[in-house]
Amino acid sequence: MAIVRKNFVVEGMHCGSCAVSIGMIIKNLKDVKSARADYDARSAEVEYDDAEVGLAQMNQALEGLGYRLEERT
Ligand SMILES: [Cu+2]
Repeated sequence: MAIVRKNFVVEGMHCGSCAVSIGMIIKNLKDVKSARADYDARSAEVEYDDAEVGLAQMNQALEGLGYRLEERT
């Protein structure tokens, strides 16, 4: 059990409601504590248990909607 807070780059948002949807979808995943996307910053801040859930599951949930999170390099 290791709760981490991470900021990801978000691809595919067109407006503020995209950011709201992304936040809700990510937050609904098991072992995600909080998720908030920011349209202006093209980013998402996610707090999650990285032993249980990760970028792959988040992107799987977003895939059908045309959004994608990417690790900051
Ligand atoms: Cu939108």
